[in-house]
Amino acid sequence: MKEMSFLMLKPDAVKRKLSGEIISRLENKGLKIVAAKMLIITPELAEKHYGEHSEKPFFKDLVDYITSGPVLAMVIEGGECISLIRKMVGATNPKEASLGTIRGDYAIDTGRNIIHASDSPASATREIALFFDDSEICSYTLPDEELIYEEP
Ligand code: D4T
Repeated sequence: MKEMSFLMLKPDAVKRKLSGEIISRLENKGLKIVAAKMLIITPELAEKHYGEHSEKPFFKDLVDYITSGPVLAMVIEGGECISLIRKMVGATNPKEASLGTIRGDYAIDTGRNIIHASDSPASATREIALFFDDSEICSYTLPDEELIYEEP
């Protein structure tokens, strides 16, 4: 089943010039970018995005980190892509993330874990709406979709 997930390259990924590498992994997997924008997140938006962590001891550091520079926010579409992208991203603590995952290959500290991806369909819906208008999401077909999917 085709799904949309929200994915965000955090300021450390952008400043470390890892955006191309990470986008290539998504494209090579067969996933489709249907929306993308670079922005500097305001503290208000960061607090909404990470609202579930507002009582956690790391909340202030998390907001400071995510607002510290530009992020590349994206909507990705693909078959069951919410759980798939979480697997590609790897564990929250990069030291525990398997090698071969994005965090496992490119990050070391939890507070600099370079990428965010929605963890459930409900989070994906909420996060996409926080960052994108419906009009910013592009509907199109990749020329090789029949090589990637058994069913259209
Ligand atoms: P995000 O939401 O950024 O994709 O990360 P995860 O989904 O993998 O993990 P999370 O929601 O539990 O944590 C959100 C964010 O907080 C940072 N963090 C987390 C931290 O700085 N210290 C901590 O102890 C934890 C658990 C990292 C990711």
